[in-house]
Amino acid sequence: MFVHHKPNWALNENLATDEAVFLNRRKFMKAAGIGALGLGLSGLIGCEDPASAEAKGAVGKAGGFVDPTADLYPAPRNAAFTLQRPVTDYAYSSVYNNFYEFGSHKKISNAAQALQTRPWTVEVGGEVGVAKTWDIDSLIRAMPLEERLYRHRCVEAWAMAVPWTGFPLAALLAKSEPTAKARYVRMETFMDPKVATGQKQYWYPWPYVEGLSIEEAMNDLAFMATGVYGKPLAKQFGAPLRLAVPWKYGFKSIKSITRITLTQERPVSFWEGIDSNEYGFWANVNPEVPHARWSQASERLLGSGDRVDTQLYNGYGEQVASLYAGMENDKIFF
Ligand SMILES: Nc1nc2c(c(=O)[nH]1)N[C@H]1C(S)=C(S)[C@@H](COP(=O)(O)O)O[C@H]1N2
Ligand SMILES: [Mo]
Repeated sequence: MFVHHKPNWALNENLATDEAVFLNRRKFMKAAGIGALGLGLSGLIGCEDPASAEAKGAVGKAGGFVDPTADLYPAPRNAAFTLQRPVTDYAYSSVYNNFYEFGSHKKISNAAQALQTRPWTVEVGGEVGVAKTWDIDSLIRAMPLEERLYRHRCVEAWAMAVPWTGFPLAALLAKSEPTAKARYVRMETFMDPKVATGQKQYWYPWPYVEGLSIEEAMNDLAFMATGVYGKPLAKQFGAPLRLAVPWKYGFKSIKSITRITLTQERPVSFWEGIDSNEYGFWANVNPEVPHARWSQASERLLGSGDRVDTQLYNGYGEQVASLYAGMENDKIFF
């Protein structure tokens, strides 16, 4: 049996192995003239056959479970959110995930199907005028659902582009009426080590926590995803409710949210709690600010494997740069 002497976040070879396998197979396929959508798709990423992931209900249907909000999809697309790159094929994005609750590697899509997403509640509280524990289906039906194409940039230097369906976080905050004292929005993932066996890894500070400043949370780009690829969220993407903040490194986009608390104090996020020298609170994408252990100048696109230059704020500077005016001396880029 393999024994971890160090917590996994200290072992970068995990990532290195994945990347190496991915790139070598890709080279082989190119050399052999096999198109990315031809044979061997499953082998490209690892062991899972994407078709079987779909059959197992990765898109909202598992073990006879039919998502009670399935009728809301696909939602109308908001044309204001466009990409300068292709949408990543579901066959890639659905089997290469970060969701440490189900394992500290990328192939968690099967394990994540164990997550029971109904009944599910989302508790909104703290510095709000209207504290409320929402039933997830009532929440989704109360919100203005739309589809947006967003880029996603993981701190590990891979990237994807996906069509999220959901609603602006601001729409939920408006219903909660934050008080004048509310300065941050703290979000928390479920806690259930029996189902999410990664949570038995006691050296991680479970449950997963993330946070935004109230100004960031009110920005129109801060999106709560309830669906992806025109269907209810597949579990590995963070069903039934997941944040998407595309100008920040991917770890900010917390999955499977159960609690939202408006606070006066800045929350300590999961990765910040693990190593604040490597993962900061703000985590805004910047190609010129390297991670402690690797460059952030470029990124690998999931699917094509192409390497492209990383952009400041992941290309969303026009929408968000003003949020950080006067914060030049803060560590807003890591
Ligand atoms: N609860 C929870 N949320 C999480 C994570 C996690 O491990 N647990 N990983 C984060 C990281 S590092 C990334 S890159 C994205 C990955 O999202 P995806 O698997 O949908 O691509 O989810 C983020 N949200
Ligand atoms: Mo990430």
